[in-house]
Amino acid sequence: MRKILTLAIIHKGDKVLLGMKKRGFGMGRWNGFGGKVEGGETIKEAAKREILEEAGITVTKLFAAGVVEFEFKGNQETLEVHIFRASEFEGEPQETEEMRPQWFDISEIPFSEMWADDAHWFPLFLAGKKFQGRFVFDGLDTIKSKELTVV
Ligand code: S76
Repeated sequence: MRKILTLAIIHKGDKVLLGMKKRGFGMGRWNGFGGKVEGGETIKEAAKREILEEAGITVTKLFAAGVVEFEFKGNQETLEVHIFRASEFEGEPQETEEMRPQWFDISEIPFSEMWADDAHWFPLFLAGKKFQGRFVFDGLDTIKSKELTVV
């Protein structure tokens, strides 16, 4: 089983916009904005919709940054996460039911309160590189194996 998901990071100058996930999968962690691709929409459309639903802003241009697969030991499902970057948007980030957005300086990204994989691919993201990878987790905190390459 494979689930297609989106994850968008708003990156403007020295700042990134992350959201504190208030419920569900990844609760208590700072994360990009994203979620499941629904029937009848493209992956990019899903990414835009999720950013609006979770952060209250409309992105005008979204760029593909990477694709990362995740597996969790003992779980058959593969999560295929399409990571996007955006810098232009309309509106002001707002707290929603799901996320509390906050700007972080790129020198102060809260990796200890994020998914463990982020420390690996965020530097590539911030450098403007395109990447592809696969992480296998043992539980929610431990990376059992990783592959990450610039493409
Ligand atoms: O940055 C991440 N966001 C997620 O929702 C899940 N990483 C991740 N890894 C499992």
